[in-house]
Amino acid sequence: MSADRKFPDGFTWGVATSAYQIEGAWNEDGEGVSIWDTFSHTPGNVKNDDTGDVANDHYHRYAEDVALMKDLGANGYRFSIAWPRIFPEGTGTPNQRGMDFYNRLVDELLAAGIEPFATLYHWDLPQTLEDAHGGWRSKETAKAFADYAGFVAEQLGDRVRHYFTINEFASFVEAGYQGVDVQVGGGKTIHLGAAPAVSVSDAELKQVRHHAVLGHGLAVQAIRAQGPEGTKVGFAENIRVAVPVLDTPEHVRAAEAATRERNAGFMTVMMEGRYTDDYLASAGGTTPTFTDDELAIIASPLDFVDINVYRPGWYIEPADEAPGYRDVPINASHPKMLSSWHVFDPEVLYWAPHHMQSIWGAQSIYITENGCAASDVLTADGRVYDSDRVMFLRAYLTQLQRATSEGIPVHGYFHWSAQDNLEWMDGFGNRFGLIYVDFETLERTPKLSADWFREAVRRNAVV
Ligand code: PNW
Repeated sequence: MSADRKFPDGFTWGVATSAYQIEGAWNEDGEGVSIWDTFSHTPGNVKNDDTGDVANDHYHRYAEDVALMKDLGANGYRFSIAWPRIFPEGTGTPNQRGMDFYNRLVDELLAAGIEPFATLYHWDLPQTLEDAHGGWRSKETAKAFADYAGFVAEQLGDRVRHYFTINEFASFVEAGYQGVDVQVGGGKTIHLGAAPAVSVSDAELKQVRHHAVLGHGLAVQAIRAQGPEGTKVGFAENIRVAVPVLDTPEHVRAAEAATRERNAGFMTVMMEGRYTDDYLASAGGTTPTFTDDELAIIASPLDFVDINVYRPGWYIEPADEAPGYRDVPINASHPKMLSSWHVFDPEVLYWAPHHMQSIWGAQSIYITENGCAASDVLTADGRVYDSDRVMFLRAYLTQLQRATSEGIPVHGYFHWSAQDNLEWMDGFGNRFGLIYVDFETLERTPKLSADWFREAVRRNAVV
């Protein structure tokens, strides 16, 4: 670790959001209904029955929000495009008024000196595709996604150079189509669910995963075909990271093997163009239906490897028996952040990019999300003292800087999130922003962590 704790020159310091979580204006200017509208409008699904109908009203306040990001010193902004704004029916005739919102946003960002990074799918699937085809249960959705992605790259291509196809396969597929258990320590797990809130069999889940990665690959090809030369494309996957207990070659090898195998349905097939033997043998050996051509599409070459990193997936140690590694349980007293699933371990932000380079030879890595929820309150003096988020940032970014100082090619970091927003099933209560949002008045107030972020950008270093 270098004494000045600096990041490489040209490092992108960004902030991230997603459409459903901040835009509001859920049925304005011709937007179609998404599966998240349907889900959040069904009582009992989201805490306090919060919805994204208004959310941060970013759709109308985007200029103020861009100015706030500029004040943070951010030089990159990762936002998502709402598919149902562009194709209200999922496919067919595009909706120009929806496209115009993103034209205005992109122009505002560029005028502020902030590079736009657009995510094409952050979970707000057009409801029509769910109704007609069962969403990602059908290959039709993968094809429709590519058509939409290519159209957007053509429309924004003169100004947007960086695209992420799909956000967090490992979240929306698992949570949406079956529900997923994550370990939180002491042998306990918590169950996460999400829209469209269906429960398919293990065998069918493999097929859903296949359609999601196929949609990604088809979209990569469509973006390259319809965007201008030099357009850069990747995904934004919450790689589930195995953390070695000891930093020894044996432990690190065990953690790499576990990371590769346990991400076989998403990351590994996108990087390698094949399903591992153990993956094909899982779920009673039920194999998804696929062709060699599809595998090649899924593994279309990417310009960068982009990962969302919050928590360790597992602690791993080597073992003599197959497969050569085993889980070490997470202790009951292990420290956590506010979100029920958020096991705290800064070193995961070292091991995640480390594994991307060592397993798959990644040559350009972006951290597309990292951050934490905190119990933030606006105090009488008008400030928000999120001391735990400052601790989190310093600790996690110290580990990211350790990675870059070892030559691991991390080229940017996007903090989740620019501002507090609708935290999916947790509603507005779990605040992830550098900027506090009063959800009654919609007034924005930068937090203590915003000062930390601004200073880190100014010095291009951990502060
Ligand atoms: C991500 N986990 O979700 C999403 O991309 C964001 O939309 C979301 O607001 C943010 O992270 C914070 O939750 C995650 O269990 C959900 O480890 C669950 C986990 C990680 C990320």
